[in-house]
Amino acid sequence: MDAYERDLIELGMVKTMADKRMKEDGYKHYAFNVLISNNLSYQRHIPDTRNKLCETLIYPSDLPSASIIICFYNEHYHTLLRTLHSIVNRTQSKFLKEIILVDDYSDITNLHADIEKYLRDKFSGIVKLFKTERREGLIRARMFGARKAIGDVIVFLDSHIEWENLPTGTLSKNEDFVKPIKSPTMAGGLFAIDRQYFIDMGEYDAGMNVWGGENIEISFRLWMCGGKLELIPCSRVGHVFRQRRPYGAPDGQDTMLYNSLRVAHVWMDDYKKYYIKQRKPPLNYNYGDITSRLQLRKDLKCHDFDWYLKNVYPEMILPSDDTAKLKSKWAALEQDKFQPWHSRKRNYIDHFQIRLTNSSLCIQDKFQPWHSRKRNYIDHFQIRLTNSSLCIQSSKDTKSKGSNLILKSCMRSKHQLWFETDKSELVLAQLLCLQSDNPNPILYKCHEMGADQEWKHKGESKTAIYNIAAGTCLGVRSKDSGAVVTMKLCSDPTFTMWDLVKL
Ligand SMILES: [Mn+2]
Repeated sequence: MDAYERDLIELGMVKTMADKRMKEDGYKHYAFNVLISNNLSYQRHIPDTRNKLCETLIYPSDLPSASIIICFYNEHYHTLLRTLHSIVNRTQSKFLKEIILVDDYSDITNLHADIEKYLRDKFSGIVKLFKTERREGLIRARMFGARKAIGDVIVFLDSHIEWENLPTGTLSKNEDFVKPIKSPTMAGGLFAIDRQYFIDMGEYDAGMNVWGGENIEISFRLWMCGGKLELIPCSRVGHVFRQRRPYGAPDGQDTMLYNSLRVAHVWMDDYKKYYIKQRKPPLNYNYGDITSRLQLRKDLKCHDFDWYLKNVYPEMILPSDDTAKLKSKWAALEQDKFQPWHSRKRNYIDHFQIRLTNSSLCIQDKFQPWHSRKRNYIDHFQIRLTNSSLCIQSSKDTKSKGSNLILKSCMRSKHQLWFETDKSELVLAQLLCLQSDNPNPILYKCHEMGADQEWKHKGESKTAIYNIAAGTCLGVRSKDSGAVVTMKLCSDPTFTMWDLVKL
C-alpha cells in the first residue's frame, strides 16, 4: 500500500457521528462522497493514468488561448474550489485566458457570496464569476458563459472535476492509441471547441431546458454540418461521478424527453420514428418551437441523417437491419478491445485439458494475461469476534446472493472460511464477496472494482476490518450467536475487533 492509497483510506474513514452526518447529508444533497472531498487538499497528487506514450507527445508552443466555462447549480463548495485549483495548478498560464464560472441561480444560502470572497482572495482576475437572473439550466447557462468568453477556444467543464495537464516529450506518429479518435457523439460534460466556430455553428439549442440531450444535438450538428468530433486520449480530466443527478427542473418537467424530442425532430429525419417508438412520448406532446433550429440546419447546408449514419456511424445498429447487415456491422467493430475486462461476456462451448499426445503432460499457463485473470488468493481464515468463540458466516448459505452475515459458533467448515484476495476482497468459500451495505454488509457477486468489496485490516488478531467505500468497520451489536454483522464506526470500542484464525 503506497502513501497515496493509505491517504485515501484515512480520508474516507467515518471517525465520528459528525463525519457520519457529513457523509449522509453529502450523498443526499450532492450524490457523492463529501466527507472524502472535504478532507482532500485543494492541491492534489493524481496518478497519471494515461498511456505511457502520452509523455512523449510534443505540442505546439503557440496554442490558442482558452476560456474555460464551468456552470454550476448548488455545487458543493469545497469540490467546486478544488476544481478551480486543479485547473489553475495544471494549466500553463499563458494558455489559460480565463475561467468563467456561471452560477445558475443557486439557492444555497451564502454559496455565491462565499465563492465570490474566495475568488477575490485567491484567484483575482483569472476566475470570473457570473450569476444568471433565473434558473436557466445547463444548456442556456453554458451559452450565457460562452457569450462572456474572450479566449480563442472555449472549454466546457463540469463543476466537480480534477484536471490533468498536457505533457511534453517526443511525438510518435504510428501510435494510434494516443492519437485523436473520431467519435459519433460525446458525453458532453467536458469538451473544447473554437469559440467563433461554436457561435457560427449555432451554439446550443436555446429552446432546450435544464439538462439532457444537448450533447447529442451538438454531436449530430457538428458532424452533419461539416465539422468533426474527436476524443483526445492523452487529455484526461478526473470527474467525480454522482450516484444520481441531485437536481431536477424547477417545474418537474422531464427535460430529457423534451430536449430529445427537439433533437429528433430537428436532426433525425425519418429515423426519428425509431426514437419515438422506443420512448413513446404522450400523444401531441409539446416539445416547443423548433423553427429557428430547422432554419439553422438549412443555413448551414447540413447533410441529412442518413448521411450521418452511413458516414459517421456506419456501425450503428438499426431496427431495420436484417441478419446479414447485423453480422457485417458486428464484424466491423473490434468487439473486445473496448469492453472492460470485468464486464466481458464469453460464450463457452466446451472445456478440456490440452495434453501432449502420447504423454501425460498438459499445457498450463505461465503468465496470467489480464483478460483471463483468476482471483489470486493470498490467505484464508475464519473471522472470529475477539474474546469470543463466534465466527462470521452467511445467514443463509454460501451461495445466496444478498444474504446477511451472522455470528455462529466457530467450526472447521467452509461455511466460515474466508479467502482474502490480492485486491483485498473477502470471498466466502471462494464463491461470493463480502460487500458493505447500509446498514449491514451482505454477500454479493464479486465485481472486482474494489470500493464496497475492498476490506483492509492491519493485523491478524484484535484487528478492525475496514471498508473503503463505507468508511466504516465490521462490527456486531452483541456477543451472541445469531447476532447480525453490521457496519460500525471504526472508533466504536465495542465489538469491532476480530481475529483472523487460520485453519
Ligand atoms: Mn458531472
